[in-house]
Amino acid sequence: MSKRNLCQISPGFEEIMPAEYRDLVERGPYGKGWGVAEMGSFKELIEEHPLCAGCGLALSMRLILVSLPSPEDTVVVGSTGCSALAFPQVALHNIHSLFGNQNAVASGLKRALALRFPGRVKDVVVIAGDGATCDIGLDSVLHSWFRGEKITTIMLDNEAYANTGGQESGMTQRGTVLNMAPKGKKFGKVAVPEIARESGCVYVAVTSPAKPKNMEKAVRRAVLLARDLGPTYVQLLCPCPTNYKFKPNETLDRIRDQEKQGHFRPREYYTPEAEAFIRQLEEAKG
Ligand SMILES: Cc1ncc(C[n+]2csc(CCOP(=O)(O)OP(=O)(O)O)c2C)c(N)n1
Ligand code: SF4
Ligand SMILES: [Mg+2]
Repeated sequence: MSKRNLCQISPGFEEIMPAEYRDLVERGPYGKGWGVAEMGSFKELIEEHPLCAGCGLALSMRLILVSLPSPEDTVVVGSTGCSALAFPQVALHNIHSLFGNQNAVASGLKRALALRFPGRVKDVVVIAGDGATCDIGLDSVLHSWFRGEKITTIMLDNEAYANTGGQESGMTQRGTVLNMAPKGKKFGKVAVPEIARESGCVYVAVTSPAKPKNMEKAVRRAVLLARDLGPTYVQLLCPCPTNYKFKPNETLDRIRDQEKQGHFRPREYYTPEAEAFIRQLEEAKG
């Protein structure tokens, strides 16, 4: 695994670089291998964002970025939606793709990076909403899995099209009424994790920011497995206080309640090869 710090200041420019940038060079995570356990002791790749108070997406983005095994060698591909508004504040290479195109863009990028940097690790991670992943982008998502692209797909599942004012998505729960879905959803959540498992993903995890260590484990496994074995998928439940009309400080309780009521079911699937790989990883950690 590469451990280079790509974020450096050219000699002579130390005095004039903004304090924020100097801070990132001196105390940022590039090349350090830090994770959730070290949070609070280093400058993170996202510290500000324009998302609503209590947004489950914002918390998830923070935890995803902290969990990347090699941020210095990662490119993130985003899509239209609330999370896209946070990407300009992220100190990591990222590409904004058109809504729904994210897995096609990530596939091309992964191949181009392999040609441009032969023999070097270059992780490509898609971070997109449930509307982008399950609905409008499902075609490109599925085909990237069918082709066995070595990329990680992370769905930020807030169970709605939040950015456009609250339409139902394939991931909205049955019966849910939203601002722009007044009749209530007629069917339950689409089983994307199971579709991923049946469509060539070597590793699938459903988790949430309510359990940061679990989430870190899932993101790390997914990124490391995608390097060597094939496509991986992580689905994160990240509730939206604005569209679901609950208080911003209730986001994590909402996830816990959903789990207690059986509406949210964390789970993991892996192929036998992925399982052997995970065992090796755990043994190496000791
Ligand atoms: C091709 C295309 N269709 C529709 C839209 C309008 N649009 C922008 S964001 C969005 C919904 C995003 O939902 P989701 O992916 O779940 O992200 P969220 O806002 O919930 O984070 C839609 C329909 C668009 N920008 N481009
Ligand atoms: S509308 Fe919902 S998902 Fe979008 S930023 Fe606000 S809380 Fe987050
Ligand atoms: Mg959404």
